[in-house]
Amino acid sequence: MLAAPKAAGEELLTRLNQARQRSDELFAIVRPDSLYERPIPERHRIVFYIGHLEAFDWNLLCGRIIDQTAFDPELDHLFAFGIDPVDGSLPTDQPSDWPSIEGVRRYVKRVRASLDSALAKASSHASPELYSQLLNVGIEHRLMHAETLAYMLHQLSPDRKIAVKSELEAVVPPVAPTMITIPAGPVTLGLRRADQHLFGWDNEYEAHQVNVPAFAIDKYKITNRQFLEFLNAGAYDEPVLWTAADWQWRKQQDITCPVFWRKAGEGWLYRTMFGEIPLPLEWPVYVSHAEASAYARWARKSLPTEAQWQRAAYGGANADEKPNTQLAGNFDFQRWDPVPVGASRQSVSPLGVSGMFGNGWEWTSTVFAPFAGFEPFSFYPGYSANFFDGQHYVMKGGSARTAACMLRPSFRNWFQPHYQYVYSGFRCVTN
Ligand code: AVJ
Repeated sequence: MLAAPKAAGEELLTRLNQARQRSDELFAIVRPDSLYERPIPERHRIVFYIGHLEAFDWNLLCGRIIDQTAFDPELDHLFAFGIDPVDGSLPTDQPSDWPSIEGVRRYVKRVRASLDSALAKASSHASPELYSQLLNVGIEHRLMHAETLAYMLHQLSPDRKIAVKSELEAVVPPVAPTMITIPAGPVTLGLRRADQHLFGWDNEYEAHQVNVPAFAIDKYKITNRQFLEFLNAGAYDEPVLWTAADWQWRKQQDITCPVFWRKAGEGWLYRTMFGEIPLPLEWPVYVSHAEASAYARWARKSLPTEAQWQRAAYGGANADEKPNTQLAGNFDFQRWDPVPVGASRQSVSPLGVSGMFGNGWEWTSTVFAPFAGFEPFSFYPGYSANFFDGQHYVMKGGSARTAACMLRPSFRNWFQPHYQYVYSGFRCVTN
């Protein structure tokens, strides 16, 4: 039985290297003269994240599964923490406050080399459970940044980027919006601690069953076409459609359309990763939670709860808890932008709901909070707990830039309701 942990260790190192390739590819779309830009005012400059991914791995693994202390305490600390974009004051640092790009790249190279040689030895003496858990944390942390950095680079002007071609998308006829009835029944949320061979973040535990009353849900995600009707109905100027906090945000920030849209004369343009195109009416709309909620109110519907979303995705005769092995859809970095909601290569859930995996996360009405039995990771206590503040909502599904491993049923994503930059849309329910 000695062979098993070693093979598992090798697989993890392969996955770590693949994740590094993903993040390297992402930074490579930025023109070298633009690496000190700050595309989103509330976040760090791009250069921070180049150092952050390595500093995170180093700070996580050092002293836990590898016996080595810091070799560059200053940079390990400088690149340790990101920032959560909540309403408030903006960072004011200047490009000259950061080390040179050559210095940062040297740090990345040195961290990778030291980690790799230490990890090769660690796999033989560290506890296999801890080894696997910590490497999964490093890998998924990096893959999550590969996605959230894509949101950030999406806001960088196309003339500061080097375009990467995506496969052409098949032309499909528009689909007619319709709703699917979901019968009352049970669904499982979360991961069982007993399933030790599966990796989950702290917020995925403990597993529990929820009985969900019958409801109906949109078969497809809400499209740009549908959202345009809402906008054209004057909904951005109709306070009754917004909560008090959402309306205040909408007024203060002068939000008048989704951040991915731009008014051009009488029509609308859409900002894809590498340039503007006429508004693609059949693509899912990407909006903040505030805009999604206002749409749902306008349609006299609601956003689904986390349990409703889970039941629509996994419920059905004997289908509860079916693992995601055969998923098809627009995820795992195949493309930079969405495809039409009616595109053929997408999974349909056992109960008939289309495209719940990839092509855009989906907002729920559930405030991000711990499940009963939650325990923070001792080595990363703030990963989830810092966001159990009533100011974040659960998102489920995944986007074109979500790694396949995070499409597992128990994965929970979250953002605050006024963050417009996420690749997240929604669908509505009636109860
Ligand atoms: C789980 C995507 C909400 O980006 O804020 C990355 C992931 N946490 N580094 C975020 C995360 C720390 C997190 N999300």
